[in-house]
Amino acid sequence: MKKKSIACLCMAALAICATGCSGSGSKSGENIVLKAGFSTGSGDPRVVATELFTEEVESATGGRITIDIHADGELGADPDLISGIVNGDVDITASSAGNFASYAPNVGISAMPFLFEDFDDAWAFVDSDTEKLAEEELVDYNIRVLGHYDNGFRCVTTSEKVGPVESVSDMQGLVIRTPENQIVMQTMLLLGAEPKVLDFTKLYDALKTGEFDAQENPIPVIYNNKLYEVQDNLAITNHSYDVMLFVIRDDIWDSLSDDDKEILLKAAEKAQQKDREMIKTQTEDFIGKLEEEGMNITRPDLEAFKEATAPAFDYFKDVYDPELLKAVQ
Ligand code: EAX
Repeated sequence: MKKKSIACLCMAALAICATGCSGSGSKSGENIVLKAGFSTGSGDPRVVATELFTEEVESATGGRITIDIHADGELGADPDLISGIVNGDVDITASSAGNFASYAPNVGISAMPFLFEDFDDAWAFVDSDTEKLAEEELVDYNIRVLGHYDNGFRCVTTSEKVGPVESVSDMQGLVIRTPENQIVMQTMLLLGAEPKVLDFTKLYDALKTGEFDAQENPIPVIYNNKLYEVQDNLAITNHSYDVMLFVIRDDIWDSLSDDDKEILLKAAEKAQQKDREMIKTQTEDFIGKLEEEGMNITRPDLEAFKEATAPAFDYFKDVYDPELLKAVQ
């Protein structure tokens, strides 16, 4: 096991002893309080799905295992939440797979541009052994995947100042906010835009002040986090599929009895299903709602976008496992 992960595990073990609250001794049937953190608002499907997870776990364990949900970036932005899992400060979170790539490069490959036709296509890959294999690398960093939430297909929004995106040429020189995700950033570069990283928790204000002309996120995130108040145009580009990993600290997972592990996996499966249903429905229904909120919707011809971003596979050929790259192409 790598030096870094031994250090992480020691820190996590120390954290358990220090807090004494979450995890240790489930095998002994002690009560456990798990701290779950999310960067988005309480209405966001990942939070709603985790509320279902919480209900399922609390009822199945007779209240012996409970979960405190902290939304709206209360425990930090996505990078903080993930490092919180690694060092034991946060027990549960869900974040875009690409945000975990700094720990295990192969997770996040599902974000390659225009990889999937639709949700069913994407879910078939995400539920495959290929994805499971990539995610096993995360255990070395104290990150255990319980299930897959969905963020949806990412689309571009722009301000009134720069106007709508009707074609690839409208992406030229666009100062666009992205998460810390190599694939999304390279996709924007290949489209001629200027990607800049900013935590999601600071995005609304940065768009409001005009620090950025544009951003890209799935339709449910745009609506649920009121980005329509600070962006005027939505281009339905669906340029990258965004799976989220629903994770728990592996040291806590290890401390659970087999029965408790079974209970958490069953609850995670229900939560995953709930999240997927919400995201699929919201992706269809919220376009109309965003139009009602005054957004100008464009549907650019995506063939030109696919052509412009196809070099991404060559660009990342030394980053991803060749078998994995072949498997997704
Ligand atoms: O937590 O940072 C982002 O744009 C991601 O879509 C994230 O899901 C928001």
